[in-house]
Amino acid sequence: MATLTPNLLHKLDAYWRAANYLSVAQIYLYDNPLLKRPLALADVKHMLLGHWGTTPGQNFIYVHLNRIIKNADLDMIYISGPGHGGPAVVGSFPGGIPSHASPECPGSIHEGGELGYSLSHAFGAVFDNPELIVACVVGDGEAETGPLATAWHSNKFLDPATDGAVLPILHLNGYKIANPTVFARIEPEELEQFLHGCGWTPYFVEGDDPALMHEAMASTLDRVVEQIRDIQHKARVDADLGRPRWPMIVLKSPKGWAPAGERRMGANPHANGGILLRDLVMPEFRATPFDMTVLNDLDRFHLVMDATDRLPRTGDKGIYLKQQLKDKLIEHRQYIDKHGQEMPEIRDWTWSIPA
Ligand SMILES: Cc1ncc(C[n+]2csc(CCOP(=O)(O)OP(=O)(O)O)c2C)c(N)n1
Ligand SMILES: [Mg+2]
Repeated sequence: MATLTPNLLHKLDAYWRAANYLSVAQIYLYDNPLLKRPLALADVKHMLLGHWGTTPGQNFIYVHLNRIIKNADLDMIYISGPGHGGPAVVGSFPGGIPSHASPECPGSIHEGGELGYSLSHAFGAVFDNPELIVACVVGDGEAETGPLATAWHSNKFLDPATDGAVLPILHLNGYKIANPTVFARIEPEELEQFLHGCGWTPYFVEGDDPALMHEAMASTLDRVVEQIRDIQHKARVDADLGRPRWPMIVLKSPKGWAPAGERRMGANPHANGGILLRDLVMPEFRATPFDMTVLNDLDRFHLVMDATDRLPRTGDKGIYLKQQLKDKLIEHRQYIDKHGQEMPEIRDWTWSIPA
């Protein structure tokens, strides 16, 4: 039987999408996140704050933890290890904050700017704190740091009778920024053996279809929380002194996980499947809107060039067209440098409405 009713699944998904929306606003905008008035260049941050790539996965985890906290009446905190996951956690926190969860963020005990310490901080929080569960998101890139690689062993120091529990959630999104991670490249079986060898029972939640993923995450969380409670019951009530094998989750979801329509925003058009993320280039000075799209290869000239590349048999005409477009981009650069504004043909361009 499904863990989620259709109504709850809809609500979880709506919460997730709203949090993703706010996170995007947090990354890109100073103001006007609900677009109540037309977006102006002054609304856009000069420097992006945080990364979109890690955000949908972390928001997904967050909404599901909320469900299990309510359902099982848990005393739980969330630690965010992966780099630049700030927008996911503080999507709507006002005022100035860095790109990672930082000391200024209310309730934060983990400074996420230097990768590698999430698991140690998670264990530190639960020692002598028997009712607490720390859900600790570990980035697959973060997992390659020395501190994190050794921290898997902290489970050996956990007393199920007198300490709380740590639930690591390894976020296998495949990349550290845009570079492949070791854990995402080895065989799944090898990863499972590695984690098993470190004393954990890993549960895999894997996919990209939100409806299936919601159900998989919800049922897995139910299962691991039940297992944590079983372990604690054995130690606390049955006085079982054996060393338990604690559960953990491996969440395998695409980096920059988003419905196809939203992908173009941050996706590398040259990557297969358009999933590989890259940073957007934001000039330090205030550029023109069109120049910002040019700086990110997202302008209409690049669009036509990309389309031409994909059309078979354009031959010399295609080559000639692309040269014209490249010349246009040079002309644009020179014009912007000289005049600080768009070329007249861009500035004065309007939709032409056929009579
Ligand atoms: C010790 C350390 N080394 C390098 C960096 C730079 N850095 C910031 S984010 C990042 C990649 C993080 O990848 P991952 O943990 O997989 O997080 P994701 O963004 O994929 O969720 C790196 C290398 C850092 N913050 N700390
Ligand atoms: Mg990663």
